[in-house]
Amino acid sequence: MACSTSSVTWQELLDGVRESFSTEQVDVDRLRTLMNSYQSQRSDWEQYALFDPHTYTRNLVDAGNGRYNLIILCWDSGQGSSIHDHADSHCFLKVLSGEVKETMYAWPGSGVSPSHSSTPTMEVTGSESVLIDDVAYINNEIGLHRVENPSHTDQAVTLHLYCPPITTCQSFEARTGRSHSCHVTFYSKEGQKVCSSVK
Ligand code: 2CO
Ligand code: FE2
Repeated sequence: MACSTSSVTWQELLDGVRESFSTEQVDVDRLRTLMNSYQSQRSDWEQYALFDPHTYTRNLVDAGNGRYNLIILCWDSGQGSSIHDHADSHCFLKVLSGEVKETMYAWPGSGVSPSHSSTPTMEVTGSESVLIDDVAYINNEIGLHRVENPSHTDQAVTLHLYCPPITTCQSFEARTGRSHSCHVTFYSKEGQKVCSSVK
């Protein structure tokens, strides 16, 4: 049995996540420890790391029997997400390559509203750089976030664990706090690019 300080291989990580979902209860601490215990090696995951010049990509690694999704996200230099929520899911994010900046926001309307319409209504509650092999965690109780690759030159790759899987989320306009429902899609599944006629 692995203890918290030992490291796990990529396959042990995938197997360990799967095993964690053999019981009803989601053990957030165990999953975080497991994600922390893996040290990134490009050869483990590069088959899933497909980039797009126009947007960050979401590449499905393991559909988790419908109980969770393991996904590799590829962020070209300067690419980032909207401000968004994570539905009813736990969201773990581990950096596999490069680094990302995570900016956290309060739910709109949950704090003191600025009175000037030109002032952004989305309140920033924190921000951090997530470095290689670090693990971040968020859920809707914690709040909202935006993730971006701040580098002008380097790509970034992150591994995400969502449980349960997310099919839709809400995206928020930074200036108004207005929200839109978004259907989340995959750029590839198990290393194969998904054909899509709709963009
Ligand atoms: N949640 C976003 C997505 O799955 C990525 S930001 O990190 O959680 O597309
Ligand atoms: Fe997110």
